[in-house]
Amino acid sequence: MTSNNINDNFYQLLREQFPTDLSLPAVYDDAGVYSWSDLDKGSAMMANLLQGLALPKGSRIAVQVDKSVEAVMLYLATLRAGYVFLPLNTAYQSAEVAYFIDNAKPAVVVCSPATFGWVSKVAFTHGVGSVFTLSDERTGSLLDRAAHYDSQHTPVQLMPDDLAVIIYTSGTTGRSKGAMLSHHNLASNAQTLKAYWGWQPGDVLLHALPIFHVHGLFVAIHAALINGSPMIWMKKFDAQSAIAHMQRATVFMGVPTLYVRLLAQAQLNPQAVANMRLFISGSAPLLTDTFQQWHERTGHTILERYGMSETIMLTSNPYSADARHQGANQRKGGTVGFALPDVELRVVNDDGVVLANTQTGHIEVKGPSVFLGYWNMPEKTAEEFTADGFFKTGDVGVVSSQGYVTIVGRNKDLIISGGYNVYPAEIEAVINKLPGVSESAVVGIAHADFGEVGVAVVVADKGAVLDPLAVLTAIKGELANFKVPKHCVVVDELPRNAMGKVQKNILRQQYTSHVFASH
Ligand code: MCA
Ligand code: AMP
Repeated sequence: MTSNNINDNFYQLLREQFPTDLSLPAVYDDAGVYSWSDLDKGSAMMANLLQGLALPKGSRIAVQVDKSVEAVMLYLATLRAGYVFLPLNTAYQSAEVAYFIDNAKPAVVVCSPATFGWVSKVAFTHGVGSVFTLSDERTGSLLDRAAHYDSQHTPVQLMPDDLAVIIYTSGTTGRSKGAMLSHHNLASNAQTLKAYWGWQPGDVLLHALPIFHVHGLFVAIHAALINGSPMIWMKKFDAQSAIAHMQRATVFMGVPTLYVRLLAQAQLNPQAVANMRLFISGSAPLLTDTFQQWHERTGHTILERYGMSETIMLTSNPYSADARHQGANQRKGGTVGFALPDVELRVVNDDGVVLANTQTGHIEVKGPSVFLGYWNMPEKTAEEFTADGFFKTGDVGVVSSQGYVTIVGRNKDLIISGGYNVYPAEIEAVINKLPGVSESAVVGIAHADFGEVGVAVVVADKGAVLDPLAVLTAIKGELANFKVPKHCVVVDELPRNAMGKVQKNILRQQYTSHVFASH
């Protein structure tokens, strides 16, 4: 990637789109209103603080904090200063955080004051130089220290391929991998989505997602900032408040669970969403039932899109007529739409032979938002790319004759629960270490709220007696709460095929009915 720009720091691009009048509102928070100037100056002070630490180029800044506007400033500050932002889900427990810190070797860790005790212990044990705190109530040592720094800052001169963010994504082996995204990856996708989703003056984004994953951090925040649009900021999603906020918003982004929860509210009706322009769904499959009900209840057609941490957004249903597809403008439920402009998407068979439209196979992609590789895992990176540079998504799909992509399954053993990815291998490894456990299998079963939830099927050691509830309690301290299976059953043996592989499809069928019968 060569550069034509003077400075390819992504913050520079975002900053150029801020309104001329920086006193205008940028974020409406429960606590008050933040102006564009607040975002610019706050992130400048934090960038100066980080640069004052004289860290080597490419240093990682690991951040595990509750959702706040100051956390967004910290993200922007890291971009400005040319360091690498490493967001961590607040649900991660100490063993998980220890893995990320050990793997990424951050120079700085920022955590909540409430978790400083254990996070700083983990960080200092792994040689981290500085640990700051940041609460969601505008307190913490990060803000205390940043207050002494200048509120002017010139974004560090960067090249497009310079690293901006590392996003950890779990793997089928149970070992998390850090997906490395460059400034150009972020910039190209933000610009594409701004155009494809018809962002316009007057748009207001209702931001209700967590900000430690691609959906809430990139797709949502980048879109608002690069359009100079204000955000209505919800620290945590709550269906009733979200509907109330829709009176003043125009764009909403959610995982399917949020749409299911919104539909359960009696006050969701056409008047409540009269100001809204666009509803976007992603991160997990949106049931066609939800898609249809939403249309019936609100008159709006949800736009579903598809992406990954490694690639940011890849496909989208059209917002308006797509000239590349004979002007098609229909958002089709059950599909994730067209490959975005600049994204090459193909479907291949098991031998890597490219298939024609309407044939089902493995989805592979190439484009400007596809990541640089996995942090410190060159072999894993090489495995996931084809010889001609396509990334193997691990998703199974089909492209219709009109160009609509449908995801029909995954060839990775993955459960998507409420928009969060849960890799059974990781959970099984933790369960298998418990005393009295011989082996286990975790499978995903359909769930009305979360889409899918995990069920742990466990075999006890000979002579041992296992209490299913005790198994779940025992793993709670080791794993983020969303990864903990919602049910556990103890069985004599796991079904296996002739090759000795556990037949998860059989377990899925068996325990779907088992769990539903027990409620
Ligand atoms: C919370 N719990 C969950 C989940 N969330 N269990 C399974 N799956 C979940 N997603 C646990 C809680 O810890 C609690 O357990 C119990 O379930 C009930 O919690 P509840 O209060 O109902 O949950 P909540 O706090 O309201 O959260 C639900 C949520 C949240 C709002 C749907 O999970 C959420 O914000 N999801 C969005 C995830 C997201 O942004 N994904 C984007 C990834 P206990 O009682 O034991 O504590 S980016 C991505 O995938 C790609 C790139 C893309 O395409 O976007
Ligand atoms: P993550 O690892 O969190 O980036 O999750 C990426 C995975 O989420 C993709 O590989 C898909 O399996 C899934 N995904 C994202 N968006 C959608 C969608 N709209 N429909 C179905 N699956 C999706």
